[in-house]
Amino acid sequence: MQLQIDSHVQSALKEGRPVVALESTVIAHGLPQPQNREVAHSLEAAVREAGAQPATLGVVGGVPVVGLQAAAIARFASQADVLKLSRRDLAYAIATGRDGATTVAATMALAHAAGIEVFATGGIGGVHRGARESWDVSGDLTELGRTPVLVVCAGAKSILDLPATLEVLETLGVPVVGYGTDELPAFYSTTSGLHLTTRVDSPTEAAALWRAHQAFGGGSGMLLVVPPPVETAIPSAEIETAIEDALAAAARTGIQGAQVTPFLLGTIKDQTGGRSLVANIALLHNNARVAAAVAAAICNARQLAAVQ
Ligand code: PSU
Ligand code: MN
Repeated sequence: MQLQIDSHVQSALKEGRPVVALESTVIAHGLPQPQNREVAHSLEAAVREAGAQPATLGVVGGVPVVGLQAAAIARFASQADVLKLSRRDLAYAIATGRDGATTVAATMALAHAAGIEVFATGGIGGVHRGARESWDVSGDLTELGRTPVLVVCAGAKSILDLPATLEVLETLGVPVVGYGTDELPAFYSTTSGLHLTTRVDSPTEAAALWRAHQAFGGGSGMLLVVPPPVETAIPSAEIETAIEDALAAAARTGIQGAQVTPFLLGTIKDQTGGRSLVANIALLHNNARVAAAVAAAICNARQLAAVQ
């Protein structure tokens, strides 16, 4: 049982060049057609233009793949039977030869297995509102607590209980680092009202923090949270109405488990007349560019350290 690593990704890793992992759940379950397929390719292009090698991860016919080919991306973007894989689902997809899109948790697991340190996504999963009754806490948080990958994202959506999500990340030993901000971004909105204890203002500073965390972080991951581009961000008061409506619809339909996040995303898109989708796509590209710059800064720092 082996990872299949794309040859370009393999060369970049061998030569110590920057590599950025990308997830596939956002393609298969997070964005609608036809934008999902276009975005999968334009995110890879954004990483390349920013000077790093992209690698989109997923499980194809039971094989964990690091660097999905165009045919696999097309399949993930259009087929309804592609599974959504968190860490616990990886074994099932691999053992039964299924196709599966990887969430943040499963992407971190496979990226780390391949030797990739930096991963860009939109938003992470977290503690759901009402978790006191449902116990719905994303496996993304557990994975961040145990897998040393630097995840670049725009925080998390306020479909989640953001204060509780920050508390759990603290418990798990995961630094949450603001990129040019002192506040946790709330995905669609630049603000959440939640203060962060750590901030960096450049890729070099982010790289220094990551290297220190790798040395003393006990093997956990790190979150670099980047505010969404202001031109397309949606003020929190405005998005909150859409979120409340989506949560009420989820409660009415009795939707549960892994379907909750995709259901809420789709409903919010309809509620905002597509504006949430524009914001989502813009922040994905922004995060991909930041991740590429940070991955490059990490490689530079490592090379400098090696000659000293
Ligand atoms: N949040 C988003 N868009 C997404 C997801 C989360 O704004 O597409 C996806 C990611 O793949 C994330 C997963 O890892 O949903 C979390 O799902 P769950 O809450 O079921 O763990
Ligand atoms: Mn869940």
